[in-house]
Amino acid sequence: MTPTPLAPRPAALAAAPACRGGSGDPVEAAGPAPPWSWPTARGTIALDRPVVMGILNVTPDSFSDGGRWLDPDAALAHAEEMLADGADLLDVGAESTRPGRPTPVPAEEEWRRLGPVLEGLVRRFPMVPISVDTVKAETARRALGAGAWIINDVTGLRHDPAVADACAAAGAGLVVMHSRGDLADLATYAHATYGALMTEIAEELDGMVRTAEGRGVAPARIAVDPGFGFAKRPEHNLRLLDRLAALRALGRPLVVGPSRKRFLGAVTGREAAARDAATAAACVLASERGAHVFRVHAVRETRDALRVAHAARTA
Ligand code: HH2
Repeated sequence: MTPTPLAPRPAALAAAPACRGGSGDPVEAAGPAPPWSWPTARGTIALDRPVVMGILNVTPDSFSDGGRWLDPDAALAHAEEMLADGADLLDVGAESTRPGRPTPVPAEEEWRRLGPVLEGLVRRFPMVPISVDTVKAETARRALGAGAWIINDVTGLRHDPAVADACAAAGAGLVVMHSRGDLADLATYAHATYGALMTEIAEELDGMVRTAEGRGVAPARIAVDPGFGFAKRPEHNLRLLDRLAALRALGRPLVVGPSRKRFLGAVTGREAAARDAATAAACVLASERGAHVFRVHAVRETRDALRVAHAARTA
């Protein structure tokens, strides 16, 4: 598929296209907006239907599944299960963002966890797009050399802008995620102070995109993620979800990762591992508001929910 030219940079980021509105219908479900494809290091990912990104945490301490997939054989078996459940793309991470964990994980340790799993994935599933969740240029370079398609940076290049250089050199896809603060307090409320929530998130994401472009990453390869749970209180996450359509104005592939996060626990009263139905609901709402890629732990539930949303939109 030929990549669609990107929309011009928005003049008014704050102007949110209506997801609800004047037609008399209670909800105008818009669904994904252009672009319709996302070129990455090893191929182009179609965005004309929801793309499910299965999470593979090879960490001892992730907030909902730490320690479960540290062993490479267990990780590969879990990857296979997520693919069978309908994952389109796998996101492999070896450093947790959970508040209170030791930080940062040294690059050598990160690669010791990541390398064997990544190599196994590329060997066993050569056609499956792999994204690597890292904030370090050295890890990004090694991962892209080993066959990753995309780098997913939860600091949006703030920790190590040279991540963009690695992506530019490899022609990789790059996710810049909205967050504030440093590695120790990214996922806390230390910087969760907002005036105009959506305008601030959009402007900060736009700054991250400009950094990436300034270091040579092709505009079409850069996706944005508003960072559910990062420097956001439960009420911020809920407002972000409701008003997500404002981020369509950035004209980028839109990734969301609400999976099992605390704000879903605040609404449902459930522990992290019991938030998959809530995650699927959040993903459907995000899909109606224009998100393209959904980063989740439990692929099957969200895949089915997004299939229904897509089928209803295209019926
Ligand atoms: N959330 C987490 C990690 N990486 N990447 C993107 N693009 N978007 C997200 O929302 C996002 C992310 C945190 O979730 P998880 O990986 O399950 O937890 P941990 O950081 O504890 O490993």
